[in-house]
Amino acid sequence: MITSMKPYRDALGLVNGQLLVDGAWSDSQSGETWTHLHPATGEDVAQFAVAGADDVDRAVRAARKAFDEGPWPRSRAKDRIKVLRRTADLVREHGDELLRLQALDNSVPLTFSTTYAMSMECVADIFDHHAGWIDKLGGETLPGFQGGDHMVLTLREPIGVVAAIVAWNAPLLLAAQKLAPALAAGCTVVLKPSELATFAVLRLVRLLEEAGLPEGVLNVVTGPGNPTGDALINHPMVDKISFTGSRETGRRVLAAANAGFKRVSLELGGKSPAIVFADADVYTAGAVTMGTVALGVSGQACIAQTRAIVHRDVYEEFLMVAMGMTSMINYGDPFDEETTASPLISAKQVERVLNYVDLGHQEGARLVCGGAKPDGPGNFVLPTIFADVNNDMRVAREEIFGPILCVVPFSDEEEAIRLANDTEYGLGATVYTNDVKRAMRMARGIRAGTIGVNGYQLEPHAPFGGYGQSGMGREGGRTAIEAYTEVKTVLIPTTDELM
Ligand code: TXE
Repeated sequence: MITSMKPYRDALGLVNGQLLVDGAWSDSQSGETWTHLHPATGEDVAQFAVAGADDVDRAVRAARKAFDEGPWPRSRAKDRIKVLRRTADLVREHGDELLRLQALDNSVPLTFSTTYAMSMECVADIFDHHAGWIDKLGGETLPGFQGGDHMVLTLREPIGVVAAIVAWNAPLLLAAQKLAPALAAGCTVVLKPSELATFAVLRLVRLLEEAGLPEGVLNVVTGPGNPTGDALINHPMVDKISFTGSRETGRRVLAAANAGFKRVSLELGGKSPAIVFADADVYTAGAVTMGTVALGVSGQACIAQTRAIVHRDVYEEFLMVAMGMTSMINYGDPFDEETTASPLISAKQVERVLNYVDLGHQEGARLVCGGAKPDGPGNFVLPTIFADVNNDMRVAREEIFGPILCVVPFSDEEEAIRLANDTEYGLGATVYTNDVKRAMRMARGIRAGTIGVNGYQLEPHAPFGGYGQSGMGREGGRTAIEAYTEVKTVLIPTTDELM
């Protein structure tokens, strides 16, 4: 039973959210605000400022000034390391508060934080990991290639002002994946959280302030894509846009970047396959795959394995296991330890998911379970499985962003790889088999950014990102922090001879 969210809000002392520009928290200049409605109860939780183009301009100019004239880009490695490591410590200290604020944002149940990728330990590890790169982010020296005797060396320098925009489903993780490398590299940032999950991110920003980040280095503009996001991606003083969200918005980001040749990194959607061979541990395959689709954020995750490609010999067994998992799904109050799954983020998302249920029927897929809203209030849809899906169906090709698993049969390895790669996306995949040679053949054959064997996990120090229309660039590891730098070559003669 879902009670009101207001006592949780009051216990956290949540107040209305403001903008952060040049070290000062303020309302928007227009005074416009957004009222956050809780996705499980529909009640208004609190408000936050809607930044207009004028507020965004102030924030970008503050980041520009902090980059061009301030201490951060020129700071010693040890000083930046200290701030990021302190941030990691503060995230661990305030982990419970951050998780409770996140539950007020998007209703992700507290129980889901036992999953590493949704834990505050993971968020803290991201800051620690990138702190570790700061004193290792160097260039190289090269021998002179032609002409007089001279030294050739390269420098890695911060790109400049970064516009960081994140989605609502894992707001703290997504914000950390951008803030940690950008700040570690010496950039300054204007951050825009999703209007559907703002409060936990605002608290994370205050922890960064407490950790000693100088004023103007990190600025925050809250509000929706229009007007706030649009103004940010189109601002001429932004050097790089780092975006996490839908493919459609990613296209708008690319178009805006093109105007000023802004650097861009994109973390977009996915339609990731779980490939289950006849020799697999089918119970694990069914339980883990259905878990990514129905537990926690109810399939509203880019890395959800929403296409199961299952060998015909174990097809019905897999369906039985996956269907059995639905009994573990317990909707309700995200603060209640019995709750294991969140509502969909909005009534609009419920309608979108139910439209895909209708489409699955029309396309001839076999409904195994779910396919409707449960009784009672709230934006919930029952965990749904469609069988006998062929990969040409729209339910197998389009990102639904809800608790719908499509199960496609296959007969041999060649067909499995063809089906896995028959998608516009390429974010991730999982291969279930006990044959390590086959696992490696599949890992090499599948065009996706992360391949899990007999399971799937987020590793903060490893590159994460997509092939195809799942994105551009990677988050995590050396590639992530280098994406916030430019490389400069310097030539120094060692004689008076002209080069
Ligand atoms: O996306 P939206 P959502 C993807 C996931 C799904 C999507 C869901 O696969 O496709 O995110 O998140 C801002 N100019 N990932 O619904 O609507 C908006 O305010 C500038 C992938 O939030 O695109 C929000 O802050 N900004 C990911 C952000 O864009 C604009 C992991 C995203 O909103 C804008 C998690 C505009 N015109 C989710 N319009 C991964 N691959 O790691 C909107 N926004």
